[in-house]
Amino acid sequence: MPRLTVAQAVVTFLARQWSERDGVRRRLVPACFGIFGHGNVAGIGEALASADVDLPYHLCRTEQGMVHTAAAYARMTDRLSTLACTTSIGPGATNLVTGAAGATINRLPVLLLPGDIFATRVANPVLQELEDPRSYDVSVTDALRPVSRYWDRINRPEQLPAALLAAMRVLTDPVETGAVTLALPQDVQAEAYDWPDDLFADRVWHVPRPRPDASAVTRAAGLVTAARRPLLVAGGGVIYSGACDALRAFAETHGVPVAQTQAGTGALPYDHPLSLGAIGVTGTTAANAVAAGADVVIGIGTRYSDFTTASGTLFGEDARFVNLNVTGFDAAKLSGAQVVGDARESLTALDAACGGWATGSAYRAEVAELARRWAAVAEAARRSAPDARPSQTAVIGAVNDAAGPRDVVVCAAGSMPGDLHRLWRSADPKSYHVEYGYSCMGYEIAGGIGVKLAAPDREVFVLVGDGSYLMLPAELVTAVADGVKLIVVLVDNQGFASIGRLSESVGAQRLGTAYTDRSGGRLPVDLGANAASFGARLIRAGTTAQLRDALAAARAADGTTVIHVETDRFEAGPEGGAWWDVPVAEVSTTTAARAARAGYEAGRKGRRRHLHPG
Ligand SMILES: Cc1ncc(C[n+]2csc(CCOP(=O)(O)OP(=O)(O)O)c2C)c(N)n1
Ligand SMILES: [Mg+2]
Repeated sequence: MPRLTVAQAVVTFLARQWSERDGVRRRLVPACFGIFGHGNVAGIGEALASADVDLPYHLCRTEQGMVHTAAAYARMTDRLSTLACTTSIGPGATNLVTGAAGATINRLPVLLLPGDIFATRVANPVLQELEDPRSYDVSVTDALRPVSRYWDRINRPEQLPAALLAAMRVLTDPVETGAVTLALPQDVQAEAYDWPDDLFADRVWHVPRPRPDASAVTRAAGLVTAARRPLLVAGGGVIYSGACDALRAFAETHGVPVAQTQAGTGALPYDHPLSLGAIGVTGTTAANAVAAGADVVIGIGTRYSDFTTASGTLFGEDARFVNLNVTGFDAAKLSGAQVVGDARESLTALDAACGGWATGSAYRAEVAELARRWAAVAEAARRSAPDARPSQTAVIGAVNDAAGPRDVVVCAAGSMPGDLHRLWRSADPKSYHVEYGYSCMGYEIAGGIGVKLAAPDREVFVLVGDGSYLMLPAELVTAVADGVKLIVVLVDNQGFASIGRLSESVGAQRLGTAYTDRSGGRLPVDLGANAASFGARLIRAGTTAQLRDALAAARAADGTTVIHVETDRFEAGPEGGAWWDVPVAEVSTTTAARAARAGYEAGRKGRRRHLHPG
């Protein structure tokens, strides 16, 4: 019966948790990130300092950033491992909310350990306490409830063992995983208790590969083998499940082309003859044309976000869906035939059930021709004259050329995720890391740290816009301090290319989308100097040739390099022609908004509901 504080028990327990899948065991929570304050320094802080266990501590600069780091780490390890995040009470805890939402939306496990106000309430109101006059039971950590897949507050030591086990179960359950929050009142953290020995035994969480129901597979195969123009849509679940080989085998055996969502990019190598690349709003003309004519869409491990379905306008009225997903919730979308199970197991079962069925050669030739036409467009966009300022798409081309096949590109928000999705050539399932479930500005550098910690043998190229950079530049300091090597390409176009373009298209006249002074002049702001002041090596690249040299130098360097490159906010890369539903003002005094509304009403006529009863 070891006598430990609650915080010491948490730390000791975490150091003994393992995940296992396919016979491979790894630490479930190998490290803890955090920022200390009065709500955790004497509890978790003291425990990390004194406990004789293997749980290294990393000081981050922002609580939001560390959740992005943990989520990126989890994505990189196919959700088999994550990081713990400790915070103080009050603002330290609420700073977790954005990161937690991002993790939960992206179905990525993160373990959050915010401090909380005294359980005994003897000292209240404590510094940073909310004080809800309707109930003393309310605290700011309640804000984490809707963004957590498991949320608990440990008001007594006796509650801890069951809560820890529940937390680990949710973290390792592919169906339920997301942010897990254990709020730890500051007095309880420091309280001692005699714990049962078994709590601290090594414990292995076996991550299952649920097999699909046989009759569901038979029904799905019936639909698939009746198809003449089928399309596979690969989502993030394909990669998490390690189903890329099964996807490729299915595609090749049956001659079915493959399109990829943002999270699914890399599931099939870009140069595979059946690869159509990106689908949806950020998709290619090739994938979107095939999607529009598809009779059966086989969605694997996808959430079918509005970016994938072009807000319901991408697929034809009569398209039928076969959805392979570990989560029943996702499998049921678009009235699809549901195959609920692990992506790899389900694909293998569907493959067998489809026997020798294959698409016709005319369809495959049509697909190849569409892919070839898009490839020519993409190739042109990826280049620009060596002595000229690069376009954003040429920046992407240069970074892609500098990256080895296993290296990773990280991005999240702005106009780059669209260009990346269409243009980046992924040869490896873990090489494309664009957070586009939450598309959270500020994710990029923090996420890059998580990627590099999980895969130190890969170079990590962080593509970040000036807007995103300004939201969370501080995590550069964490990268420098912890010796985590990143190659950050800071694409500075003095404002929001993405939302500027969107603003114009909805009649909002680009209001507030440029970083200028009140009279429209250029600001005396130097983001490169800012990055250098954080200890990163700075290279300024004015031309495409300089950018290519800078990327080579950054690769060769040991530490973190920031390459500052200016681009034109008004320039846009080639697009795939899909629609996105952003409602436009129904009445307005401006002709711009009225014209945009007319366009919007025409666009939404293309929406289908996909309610086929099956
Ligand atoms: C935290 C957060 N706030 C607001 C948004 C909405 N938003 C999406 S892109 C964008 C502008 C991004 O600017 P920048 O990083 O410079 O990229 P650019 O559009 O110039 O490519 C904004 C404000 C967001 N995605 N995330
Ligand atoms: Mg910008």
